[in-house]
Amino acid sequence: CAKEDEGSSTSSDGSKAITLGFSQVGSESGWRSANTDSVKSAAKEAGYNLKFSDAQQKQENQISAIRSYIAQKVDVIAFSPVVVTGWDAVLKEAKAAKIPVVLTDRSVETSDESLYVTLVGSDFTEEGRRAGKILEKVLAKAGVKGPVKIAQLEGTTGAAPAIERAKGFKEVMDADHKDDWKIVVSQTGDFTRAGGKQVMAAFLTSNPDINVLFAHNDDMAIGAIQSIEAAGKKPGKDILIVSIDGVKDGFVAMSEGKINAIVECNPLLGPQLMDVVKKVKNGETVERWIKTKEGDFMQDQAKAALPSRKY
Ligand code: GZL
Repeated sequence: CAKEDEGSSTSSDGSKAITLGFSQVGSESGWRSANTDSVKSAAKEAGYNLKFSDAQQKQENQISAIRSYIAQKVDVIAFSPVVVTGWDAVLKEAKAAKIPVVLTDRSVETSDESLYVTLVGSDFTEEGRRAGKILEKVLAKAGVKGPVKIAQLEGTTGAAPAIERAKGFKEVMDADHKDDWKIVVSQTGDFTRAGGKQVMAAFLTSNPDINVLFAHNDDMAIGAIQSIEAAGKKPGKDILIVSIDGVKDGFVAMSEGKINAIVECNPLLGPQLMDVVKKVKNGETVERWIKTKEGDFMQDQAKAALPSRKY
């Protein structure tokens, strides 16, 4: 995994520079790249010494990166856990070394709440609910009557956003659409364009009557669009598409009429993370979950929004 050391000896306020060890999931999507840029630029802005590693979506690489940060005696460890389980052992080592841990973006399942101080990230279950609610608007706008046959492209198996977005979307289905919506096929595309393209091609063979795609991120939706077009169908018309993230290429696809709505998931967590890291280093109390602010966008808003998109 790529290791990078960046930073200076004093922070922007002249005190001894904070050394932050950060383990990133990987570089699987446009969202992830924007998230990495935000973390690096915010650390530079704050004058922190940033030790950064890219785990290439492998949990074992994240665990070894965290262990190396412990050995280097960094001030704070932050990471975006690729999946929710399997962290207790290494987080207990960080606790034993008295190094506070901050989660960013994704959460973990743990029996010991003291193993991390806070999560800086979005509410994925709410994002799934928002996707369900905006699909109602998309269907109404498209004048769809009759059965809604949904294909779901899931994120990385075992990852918090995949688990929770599916849960939130299903809540809306169970509450308001028991009789007219059905997820006829659902499979992981691992949050990548290649995954979305490959799985969507298989979906179209097994379920040619799909009329909606719910993709857990824009990159899989963009990959799926290639397979939909290769099958001679019109994305955004023959198959309505709702996606999550709001990366620039997602907005471009929406402005071209190929994605019908996007639920934003803000990757620009860097400044919030650096602020929390400083408070944690100073022993201040911080909220257990620092949620990011984000909106929802229908297709007719895409063109106007594009110039001001920051990622
Ligand atoms: C969500 C983040 C997800 C994005 C994907 O906060 O963990 O991982 O939705 C990314 O694009 O790969």
